[in-house]
Amino acid sequence: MLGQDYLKAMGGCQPLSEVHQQSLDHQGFTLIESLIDDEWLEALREAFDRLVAVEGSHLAREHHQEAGAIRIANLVNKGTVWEKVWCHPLVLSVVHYVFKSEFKLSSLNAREALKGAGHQPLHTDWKKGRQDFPKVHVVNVLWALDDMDQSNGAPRLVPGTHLQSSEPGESMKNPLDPHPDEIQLSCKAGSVVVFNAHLWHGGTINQTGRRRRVLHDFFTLRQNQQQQNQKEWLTESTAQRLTPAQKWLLDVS
Ligand SMILES: O=C(O)CCC(=O)C(=O)O
Repeated sequence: MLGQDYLKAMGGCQPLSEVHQQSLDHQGFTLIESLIDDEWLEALREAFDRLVAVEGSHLAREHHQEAGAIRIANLVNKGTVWEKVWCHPLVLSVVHYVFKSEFKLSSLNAREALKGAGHQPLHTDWKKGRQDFPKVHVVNVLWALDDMDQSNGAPRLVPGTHLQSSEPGESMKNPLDPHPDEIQLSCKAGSVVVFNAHLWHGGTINQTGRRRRVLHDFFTLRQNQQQQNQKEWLTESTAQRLTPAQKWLLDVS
Protein backbone atom coordinates (compact mmCIF):
# COMPACT_ATOMS: atom_id res chain seq x y z
CA MET A 1 0.00 0.00 0.00
CA LEU A 2 1.12 3.58 -0.61
CA GLY A 3 1.45 6.18 2.14
CA GLN A 4 -1.54 8.04 0.76
CA ASP A 5 -3.67 4.89 1.15
CA TYR A 6 -2.60 4.43 4.76
CA LEU A 7 -3.40 8.05 5.49
CA LYS A 8 -6.82 7.66 3.85
CA ALA A 9 -7.43 4.53 5.94
CA MET A 10 -6.84 6.67 9.05
CA GLY A 11 -9.27 9.36 7.82
CA GLY A 12 -6.37 11.79 7.34
CA CYS A 13 -7.31 13.16 3.93
CA GLN A 14 -10.44 15.13 4.80
CA PRO A 15 -11.00 18.49 3.09
CA LEU A 16 -10.46 21.45 5.42
CA SER A 17 -12.73 24.43 5.92
CA GLU A 18 -11.77 27.67 4.19
CA VAL A 19 -11.10 29.24 7.61
CA HIS A 20 -8.51 26.61 8.57
CA GLN A 21 -6.87 26.82 5.15
CA GLN A 22 -6.61 30.62 5.23
CA SER A 23 -5.30 30.66 8.76
CA LEU A 24 -2.67 28.00 8.07
CA ASP A 25 -1.56 29.63 4.81
CA HIS A 26 -1.30 33.20 6.08
CA GLN A 27 -0.85 33.01 9.86
CA GLY A 28 0.96 29.67 9.99
CA PHE A 29 -1.39 28.10 12.53
CA THR A 30 -5.01 27.24 13.16
CA LEU A 31 -7.04 26.65 16.30
CA ILE A 32 -9.55 23.79 16.55
CA GLU A 33 -11.78 24.39 19.55
CA SER A 34 -13.52 21.69 21.63
CA LEU A 35 -11.83 18.80 19.87
CA ILE A 36 -11.43 16.86 23.12
CA ASP A 37 -14.70 16.08 24.89
CA ASP A 38 -14.97 16.13 28.70
CA GLU A 39 -14.61 12.39 29.26
CA TRP A 40 -11.58 12.08 27.03
CA LEU A 41 -10.03 15.21 28.55
CA GLU A 42 -10.39 13.70 32.02
CA ALA A 43 -8.76 10.47 30.85
CA LEU A 44 -5.82 12.38 29.32
CA ARG A 45 -5.34 14.48 32.45
CA GLU A 46 -5.42 11.41 34.68
CA ALA A 47 -2.92 9.59 32.47
CA PHE A 48 -0.64 12.64 32.48
CA ASP A 49 -0.68 12.91 36.28
CA ARG A 50 -0.25 9.16 36.73
CA LEU A 51 2.88 9.16 34.57
CA VAL A 52 4.31 12.10 36.50
CA ALA A 53 3.77 10.23 39.76
CA VAL A 54 5.17 6.94 38.47
CA GLU A 55 8.19 8.21 36.50
CA GLY A 56 9.45 10.75 39.03
CA SER A 57 13.03 11.75 38.26
CA HIS A 58 13.07 9.56 35.12
CA LEU A 59 10.53 11.80 33.40
CA ALA A 60 11.44 12.60 29.78
CA ARG A 61 14.74 10.72 29.92
CA GLU A 62 13.93 9.57 26.36
CA HIS A 63 13.86 13.18 25.14
CA HIS A 64 15.11 16.08 27.20
CA GLN A 65 14.41 17.50 30.60
CA GLU A 66 13.75 21.21 31.19
CA ALA A 67 14.29 23.08 34.44
CA GLY A 68 10.99 24.53 35.69
CA ALA A 69 8.80 22.37 33.48
CA ILE A 70 7.45 18.85 33.70
CA ARG A 71 8.09 16.92 30.54
CA ILE A 72 6.89 13.45 29.62
CA ALA A 73 8.24 11.71 26.53
CA ASN A 74 7.44 8.62 24.46
CA LEU A 75 3.68 8.72 25.02
CA VAL A 76 3.09 6.37 22.07
CA ASN A 77 4.34 3.56 24.32
CA LYS A 78 2.64 4.70 27.52
CA GLY A 79 -0.96 3.60 27.10
CA THR A 80 -3.79 3.34 24.61
CA VAL A 81 -5.30 6.60 25.88
CA TRP A 82 -2.75 8.52 23.74
CA GLU A 83 -3.61 6.67 20.55
CA LYS A 84 -6.59 8.88 19.71
CA VAL A 85 -4.20 11.84 19.95
CA TRP A 86 -1.52 10.81 17.48
CA CYS A 87 -4.08 9.11 15.19
CA HIS A 88 -6.80 11.77 15.19
CA PRO A 89 -8.33 11.92 11.66
CA LEU A 90 -9.04 15.67 11.59
CA VAL A 91 -5.64 16.52 13.03
CA LEU A 92 -3.92 14.24 10.51
CA SER A 93 -5.90 15.98 7.75
CA VAL A 94 -4.75 19.41 8.92
CA VAL A 95 -1.15 18.20 9.23
CA HIS A 96 -1.40 16.75 5.73
CA TYR A 97 -2.71 20.06 4.41
CA VAL A 98 0.39 21.84 5.74
CA PHE A 99 2.92 19.28 4.46
CA LYS A 100 1.16 18.58 1.14
CA SER A 101 3.39 15.54 1.09
CA GLU A 102 3.95 12.30 3.02
CA PHE A 103 4.89 12.60 6.68
CA LYS A 104 5.27 10.54 9.87
CA LEU A 105 5.00 11.03 13.60
CA SER A 106 8.21 12.45 15.00
CA SER A 107 7.33 12.33 18.70
CA LEU A 108 4.46 12.59 21.16
CA ASN A 109 5.48 14.33 24.37
CA ALA A 110 3.93 16.48 27.09
CA ARG A 111 4.96 19.67 28.86
CA GLU A 112 3.75 21.67 31.82
CA ALA A 113 5.52 24.89 32.80
CA LEU A 114 5.57 25.31 36.57
CA LYS A 115 5.01 28.48 38.59
CA GLY A 116 7.57 31.17 37.79
CA ALA A 117 9.16 29.21 34.94
CA GLY A 118 8.65 28.15 31.34
CA HIS A 119 9.79 31.16 29.32
CA GLN A 120 11.62 30.07 26.18
CA PRO A 121 13.38 31.97 23.40
CA LEU A 122 11.42 32.31 20.19
CA HIS A 123 12.47 29.38 18.04
CA THR A 124 11.36 27.10 15.26
CA ASP A 125 11.27 23.31 15.55
CA TRP A 126 13.58 22.72 12.59
CA LYS A 127 17.23 23.12 13.50
CA LYS A 128 18.74 22.65 10.04
CA GLY A 129 18.03 26.10 8.60
CA ARG A 130 15.85 27.05 5.66
CA GLN A 131 18.17 26.59 2.68
CA ASP A 132 15.26 24.88 0.94
CA PHE A 133 12.68 27.50 2.00
CA PRO A 134 9.67 27.32 1.73
CA LYS A 135 9.71 23.52 2.13
CA VAL A 136 7.87 22.47 5.27
CA HIS A 137 9.83 19.90 7.29
CA VAL A 138 7.92 19.97 10.57
CA VAL A 139 4.38 20.50 11.84
CA ASN A 140 3.53 20.66 15.52
CA VAL A 141 0.19 20.15 17.23
CA LEU A 142 -0.39 21.45 20.76
CA TRP A 143 -3.22 19.77 22.64
CA ALA A 144 -4.39 21.92 25.56
CA LEU A 145 -5.43 19.82 28.56
CA ASP A 146 -6.06 22.97 30.64
CA ASP A 147 -7.32 26.47 29.88
CA MET A 148 -4.35 28.62 28.84
CA ASP A 149 -3.86 32.36 28.83
CA GLN A 150 -1.11 34.84 29.60
CA SER A 151 -1.33 34.20 33.34
CA ASN A 152 -0.33 30.52 33.11
CA GLY A 153 2.13 30.41 30.24
CA ALA A 154 0.14 30.18 27.03
CA PRO A 155 2.61 29.82 24.16
CA ARG A 156 3.56 32.88 22.09
CA LEU A 157 3.56 32.81 18.30
CA VAL A 158 4.61 35.34 15.69
CA PRO A 159 1.97 35.01 12.94
CA GLY A 160 3.28 34.87 9.39
CA THR A 161 6.91 34.07 10.26
CA HIS A 162 6.62 30.67 8.56
CA LEU A 163 6.71 32.71 5.32
CA GLN A 164 10.20 34.06 5.90
CA SER A 165 13.46 32.19 5.64
CA SER A 166 15.23 33.70 8.66
CA GLU A 167 15.30 32.22 12.16
CA PRO A 168 14.62 34.27 15.33
CA GLY A 169 18.31 34.02 16.30
CA GLU A 170 19.31 35.69 13.02
CA SER A 171 16.78 38.53 13.09
CA MET A 172 16.38 39.38 16.78
CA LYS A 173 18.98 40.73 19.14
CA ASN A 174 17.68 38.42 21.83
CA PRO A 175 15.02 35.79 21.03
CA LEU A 176 14.04 35.74 24.72
CA ASP A 177 12.68 39.28 24.26
CA PRO A 178 9.10 40.03 23.30
CA HIS A 179 8.56 40.40 19.56
CA PRO A 180 6.43 43.37 18.44
CA ASP A 181 4.13 41.12 16.39
CA GLU A 182 3.81 38.21 18.80
CA ILE A 183 0.48 36.99 20.13
CA GLN A 184 -0.18 34.78 23.12
CA LEU A 185 -2.41 31.89 22.33
CA SER A 186 -5.25 31.85 24.86
CA CYS A 187 -7.49 28.84 24.48
CA LYS A 188 -9.85 26.58 26.41
CA ALA A 189 -8.97 23.11 27.62
CA GLY A 190 -9.85 20.65 24.88
CA SER A 191 -8.56 22.91 22.10
CA VAL A 192 -5.88 21.94 19.64
CA VAL A 193 -3.51 24.23 17.76
CA VAL A 194 -1.86 22.97 14.60
CA PHE A 195 1.07 25.01 13.32
CA ASN A 196 3.71 24.99 10.67
CA ALA A 197 6.66 24.48 13.02
CA HIS A 198 8.87 26.86 11.05
CA LEU A 199 6.66 29.51 12.66
CA TRP A 200 8.49 31.41 15.41
CA HIS A 201 7.07 30.36 18.75
CA GLY A 202 7.98 29.61 22.35
CA GLY A 203 6.66 28.80 25.80
CA THR A 204 6.07 31.66 28.23
CA ILE A 205 6.29 31.99 31.98
CA ASN A 206 3.56 30.46 34.11
CA GLN A 207 3.02 33.42 36.41
CA THR A 208 0.25 32.05 38.60
CA GLY A 209 1.09 28.35 38.75
CA ARG A 210 -2.38 27.45 37.43
CA ARG A 211 -1.98 24.17 35.61
CA ARG A 212 -1.23 24.20 31.87
CA ARG A 213 -0.69 20.65 30.70
CA VAL A 214 -0.02 20.50 26.97
CA LEU A 215 0.75 17.66 24.57
CA HIS A 216 3.25 18.16 21.75
CA ASP A 217 2.16 15.95 18.86
CA PHE A 218 5.04 16.49 16.44
CA PHE A 219 5.27 15.41 12.80
CA THR A 220 8.04 15.49 10.22
CA LEU A 221 8.40 14.83 6.51
CA ARG A 222 8.76 11.17 5.65
CA GLN A 223 12.44 11.39 4.69
CA ASN A 224 13.58 13.20 7.87
CA GLN A 225 14.85 11.67 11.09
CA GLN A 226 12.29 11.48 13.90
CA GLN A 227 12.84 13.42 17.12
CA GLN A 228 12.24 10.09 18.81
CA ASN A 229 13.24 7.02 16.86
CA GLN A 230 9.92 5.22 17.12
CA LYS A 231 11.31 1.88 16.00
CA GLU A 232 13.94 1.92 18.70
CA TRP A 233 11.49 2.73 21.50
CA LEU A 234 8.56 0.61 20.32
CA THR A 235 7.47 -1.82 23.04
CA GLU A 236 6.18 -5.30 22.38
CA SER A 237 2.70 -4.43 23.68
CA THR A 238 2.41 -1.36 21.45
CA ALA A 239 3.70 -3.29 18.43
CA GLN A 240 1.10 -6.00 18.96
CA ARG A 241 -1.89 -3.67 18.74
CA LEU A 242 -0.81 -1.40 15.87
CA THR A 243 -2.67 -1.51 12.56
CA PRO A 244 -0.64 -1.44 9.33
CA ALA A 245 -1.62 2.23 8.86
CA GLN A 246 -0.45 3.13 12.38
CA LYS A 247 2.84 1.33 11.75
CA TRP A 248 3.24 3.41 8.62
CA LEU A 249 2.55 6.64 10.54
CA LEU A 250 5.16 5.70 13.15
CA ASP A 251 7.52 4.42 10.44
CA VAL A 252 8.11 1.16 12.31
CA SER A 253 6.99 -1.34 9.63
O1 LIG B 1 4.57 24.12 25.56
C1 LIG B 1 4.64 25.18 24.94
O2 LIG B 1 4.01 26.18 25.25
C2 LIG B 1 5.55 25.30 23.75
C3 LIG B 1 6.84 24.63 24.02
C4 LIG B 1 7.82 24.66 22.90
O3 LIG B 1 7.70 25.36 21.93
C5 LIG B 1 8.99 23.80 23.02
O4 LIG B 1 9.19 23.15 24.05
O5 LIG B 1 9.79 23.77 22.04
